[in-house]
Amino acid sequence: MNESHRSATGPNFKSGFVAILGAPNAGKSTLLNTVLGEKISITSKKPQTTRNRILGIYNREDAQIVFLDTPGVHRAKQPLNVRIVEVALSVVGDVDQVLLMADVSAPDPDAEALLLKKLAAVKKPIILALNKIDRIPKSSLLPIIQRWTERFNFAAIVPISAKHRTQVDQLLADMVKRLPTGYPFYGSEDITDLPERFIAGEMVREKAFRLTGQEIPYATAVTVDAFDEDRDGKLVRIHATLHVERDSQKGILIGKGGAKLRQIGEAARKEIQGLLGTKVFLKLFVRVEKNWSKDTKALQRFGY
Ligand SMILES: Nc1nc2c(ncn2[C@@H]2O[C@H](COP(=O)(O)OP(=O)(O)OP(=O)(O)O)[C@@H](O)[C@H]2O)c(=O)[nH]1
Ligand SMILES: [Mg+2]
Repeated sequence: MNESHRSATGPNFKSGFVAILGAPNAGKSTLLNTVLGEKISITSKKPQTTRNRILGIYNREDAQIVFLDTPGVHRAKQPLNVRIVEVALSVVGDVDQVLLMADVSAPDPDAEALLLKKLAAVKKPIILALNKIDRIPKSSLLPIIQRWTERFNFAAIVPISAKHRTQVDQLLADMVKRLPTGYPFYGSEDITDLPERFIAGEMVREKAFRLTGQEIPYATAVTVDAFDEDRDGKLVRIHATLHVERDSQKGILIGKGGAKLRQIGEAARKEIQGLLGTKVFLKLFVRVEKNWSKDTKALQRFGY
């Protein structure tokens, strides 16, 4: 343990790992970004946005929570989805506490039942965040809390709006209370262990996810092929490739006269500039990699 981490803490300092689990689209990544005050995990209104374990570090005077944002859990059949659900559930063994998230405005009974079954044997505090309360009338909240109380023995249940930061501090207080005392795992300035290069690729994937419809988001993987800082550190040049499964998808992603790809590139570039605090030159390529989402070797190559 780094000495500088030690000196910042007293005997009552709380620290630990927390997995954020839930059905696709529950708002897990939105909550992580809200808590960190910075966007490190991509979000969208389409389910199955997150595909990897995303680590985010929440620091304050008396505590450090290391969050593991995970892909939405659902009954998966496709190889890519089976893989990402495995990733989500595998983190439970590595954490001190589980934060289960459910969307009160659009429940997912199948995924929720699957999650509760998986969590039944877990001997760690499990906190339930009932998210998106901004989307339902106040009067319907109490019966929802009642139903969840009857279903599972949660350490705490906190209604929140991750998007509007409603009751998020209350949720954090409930989590910190149940964390072990101990030294922080990361420096107090760190917010993630993810390389900027990876997050930049995710930003590109998010824009492709958000700016295209139907099958394109799910058929797209992104690799960052070059990430070079200019000598004076004022400009970062990035080359990224969007991999799709079919020629027709490539056509949609590129758009008429390249318009769609330009739109994706421009939106991603702005976001990456915000992340890096430098100017960014972003060049995008599109490649057809036949049926990559069903090919174990390709999945590995794309980081899944
Ligand atoms: N109204 C409202 N929308 C929310 C709230 N939290 C998240 N959302 C929206 O819900 C959608 C899904 O959010 P994400 O954070 O991507 O959900 P996720 O659980 O990470 O989804 P996966 O990664 O696909 O499992 C996005 O459009 C968010 O803006 C909330 O508190 N209120
Ligand atoms: Mg997510």
